[in-house]
Amino acid sequence: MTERQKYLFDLQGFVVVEDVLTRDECDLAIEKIKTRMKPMEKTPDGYDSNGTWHAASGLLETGEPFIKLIDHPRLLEVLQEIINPMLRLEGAYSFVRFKGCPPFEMHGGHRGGRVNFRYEVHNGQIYTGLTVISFNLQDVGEEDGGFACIPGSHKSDFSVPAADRKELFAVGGPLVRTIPAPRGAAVIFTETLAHGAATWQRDDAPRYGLFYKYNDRSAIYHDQGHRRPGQAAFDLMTDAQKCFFNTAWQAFGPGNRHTNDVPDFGGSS
Ligand SMILES: O=C(O)CCC(=O)C(=O)O
Repeated sequence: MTERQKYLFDLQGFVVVEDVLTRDECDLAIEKIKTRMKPMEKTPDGYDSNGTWHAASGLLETGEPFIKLIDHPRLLEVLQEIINPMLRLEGAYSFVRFKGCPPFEMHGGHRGGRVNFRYEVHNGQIYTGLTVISFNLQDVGEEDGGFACIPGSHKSDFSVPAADRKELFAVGGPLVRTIPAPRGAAVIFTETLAHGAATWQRDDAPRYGLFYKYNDRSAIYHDQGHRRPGQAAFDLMTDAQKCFFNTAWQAFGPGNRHTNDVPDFGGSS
């Protein structure tokens, strides 16, 4: 992680890493998402999607470019610095959202949520928990909608007062910014940050969002059931990549192993 990235991540709660995916890889990812996306009846906030929200899962089973993103070196150098050298990948999925879709309402926005929702810095070392990478498979301008957040809110010690939430957390309100980034970029943000997604404004194409959620290898936030990759995906991974799907433990795990850097799933152990 460069000094610049560390400064920006600490200041804002997110950092943009450009040129992670090539144009061809973005096109390939979109083509594969199209084959797997299914309409969602409700948005994550419970609104009728009216065909404007789709979800795609099982992406790792389709191979590249999804597999290489599990441990992309330019992303790991950030994630390992802000979470822990040993990481878990809790989920990899896509939301496809069309023009006029209901927003993904703002969530997160104060630290103190223990292991998953934390943000601290001691002696120059950042400590955060659940962290998301949002890959831009298209160029996204500020006016297009998409990923939105309140920069700096990951350091807030207070929750937004209930009476002020509607106004202060409104997408398009006084505090919330949409974050532009070019095609191929990765927006890395801590879930402790107040964040969500603004209504997609473009009619030339839906927003093909691609999200990878990382945590400390000794912590789990999401139920892993349907998020666990299938054997077809493990067959495509290196041993180092399989370790991102080990269950959460730090010491005395399977076979009395003291470390969690040997694959448990789909590997030889
Ligand atoms: O759709 C987005 O860009 C935001 C994703 C999000 O809010 C999340 O992953 O928690």
